[in-house]
Amino acid sequence: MGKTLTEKILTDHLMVGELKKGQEIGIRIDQTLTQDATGTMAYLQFEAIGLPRVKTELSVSYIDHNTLQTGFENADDHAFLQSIAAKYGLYFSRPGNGICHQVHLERFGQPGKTLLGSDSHTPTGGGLGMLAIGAGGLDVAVAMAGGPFYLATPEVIGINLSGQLKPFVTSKDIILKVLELLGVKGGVGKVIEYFGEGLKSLTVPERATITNMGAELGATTSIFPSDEITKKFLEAQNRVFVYRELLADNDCKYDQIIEINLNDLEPLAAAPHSPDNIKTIASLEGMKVNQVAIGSCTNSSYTDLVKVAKILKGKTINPEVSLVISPGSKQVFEMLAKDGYLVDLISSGARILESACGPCIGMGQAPSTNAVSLRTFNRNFFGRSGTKDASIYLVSPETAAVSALTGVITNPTKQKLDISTNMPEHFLIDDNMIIPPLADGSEVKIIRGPNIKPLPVNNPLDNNIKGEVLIKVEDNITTDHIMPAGAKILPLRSNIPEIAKYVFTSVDKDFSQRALDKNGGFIVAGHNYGQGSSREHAALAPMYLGVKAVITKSFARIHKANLVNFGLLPLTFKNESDYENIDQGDILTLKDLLSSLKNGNEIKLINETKNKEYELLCDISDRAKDIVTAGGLLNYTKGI
Ligand code: MIC
Ligand code: SF4
Repeated sequence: MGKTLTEKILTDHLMVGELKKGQEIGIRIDQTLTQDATGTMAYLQFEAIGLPRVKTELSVSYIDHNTLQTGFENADDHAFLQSIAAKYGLYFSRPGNGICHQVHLERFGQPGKTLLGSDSHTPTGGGLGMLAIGAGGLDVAVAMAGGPFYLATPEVIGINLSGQLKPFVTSKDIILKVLELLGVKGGVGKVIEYFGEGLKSLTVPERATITNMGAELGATTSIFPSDEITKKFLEAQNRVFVYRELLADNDCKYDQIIEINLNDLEPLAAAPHSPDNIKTIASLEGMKVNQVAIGSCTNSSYTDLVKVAKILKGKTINPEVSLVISPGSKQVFEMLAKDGYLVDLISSGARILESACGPCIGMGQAPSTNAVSLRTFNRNFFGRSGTKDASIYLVSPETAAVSALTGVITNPTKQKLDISTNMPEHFLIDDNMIIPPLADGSEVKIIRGPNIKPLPVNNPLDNNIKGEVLIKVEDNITTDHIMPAGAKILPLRSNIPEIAKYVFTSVDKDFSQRALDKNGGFIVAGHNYGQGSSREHAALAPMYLGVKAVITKSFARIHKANLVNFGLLPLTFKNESDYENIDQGDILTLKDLLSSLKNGNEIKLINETKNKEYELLCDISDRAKDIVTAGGLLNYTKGI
């Protein structure tokens, strides 16, 4: 039987185990990427492993998240990361060079290779036919050290795209449609593979918009074939030498097939506060808009912004709208300037931001009270914009630009304009903001500012754990709820004692102090706990506060792996209804953990307050059990 693209790349990279759905495998990682907000931890961990140089084919350290320098912290982190890159053999993408995923697609991605990134939107590389996966920093550190990356062999969903998009309907609307069909946990344990006639009309950046936002499905990754369109893109980036054709076999078998006819699509939006709360733009038309933000790793390619410029040309934005635009990379920014489009953006009244994540992660541009903000980004989680009562709608650049002019949500398909834009034959290539690795970095001294604190390490697992339910939360809790980001908190990413003060602040501002006062305890949650970002701080900071186990109805993939990596038990209810029988403040005991973990997956939980017993499951591999028992991956790695 033929193979899917996913099976082909996994087979090529298999180091441990067998490709059997659901079973754990270890794969070789060819390339890694980190960004500054997760990178400092990843490199502290890499240092702890103790190798002189990375063992991957290529590793890149990007600065794109913490670029608003309101104190010394971010600049100190940048200097640390630059010295690390020089010492350990990494490429270093300087601040201003662009968002990691956009730059990686342009300058480093290679069809058929594996890429592991300490950022959940690493699957952007799937637009180029890579198997690109997001993970916690510690997993990336291990991959840089040449270790396998472990994952459950995924199911593969095939999405058959037929037809062609109508004018002003975009690839953003395709992924919003997929989110409507599958929901934010519909992709957990799965890879989403695209195929069909419809692919022929989708450029690499358009494909990358889809694979990027596939992260919001909870999927392991998303991937497109590498075909003539991929070849053209790589030619235009002066990198055709990395091209190889990579197609799924005609007789391959997908676990599920979803059909989408592109002709049937219309402009869509993800309404507050979830990327799968999909509405048609037609149904939202006329809603007053206060802010429009165009950019992020989802939608800030050259062609995205040229189309925006064509819509804005010669016009002025609505007097009650603030429009901010951040080009995805220096390449995009420079080309907009050189080709004259930047002037159309500026003269329309757009506020141009640097090439970085910016407002997407709450680094400035928080909207006004009760504002409606239209964003071309990928996440509209509660509070992420920096304004709790703002309503964030995720839309295409076309919908965003047209609405910035009218001041209300506007259906772009009614425009008479022709904004069709061809992909450039040649991109402007100037890698002067990428510092290549040194041949020998052994003499380089690591620069460690006062914000960089040592890594806290957990103790081995106790046989019995008693503690209080410190918080009980509902379904779909994001890592933005657990460990918020934004301009104030993000600079503390390399300082766990400080950042731990902000755990769960958007839900319950007393959580952190309570956890310390009670000497730790448990978190109880509903389905899909920890969806969203890969930030391992959402595991590391609770661990620092003494949290021992998280008991849920289900977990998101990356967060579950991060809990294991830091020695916290990820447990699920055997009977979901038991969730109803536990309250915040209940005293719980987990008994005979070590022997229960040895003998299987079932663990007994005693609710001392309610005098009840429940069955829990610890649904992780034997290797993961050993890691938790050792108190986390670093202890485990040192012990073997
Ligand atoms: C995000 O989009 O939430 C982030 C910020 O890029 C995160 C990484 C982080 O928290 O540093 C992600 O997607 O993994
Ligand atoms: Fe940056 Fe936003 Fe992309 Fe995360 S989703 S990498 S914050 S642009």
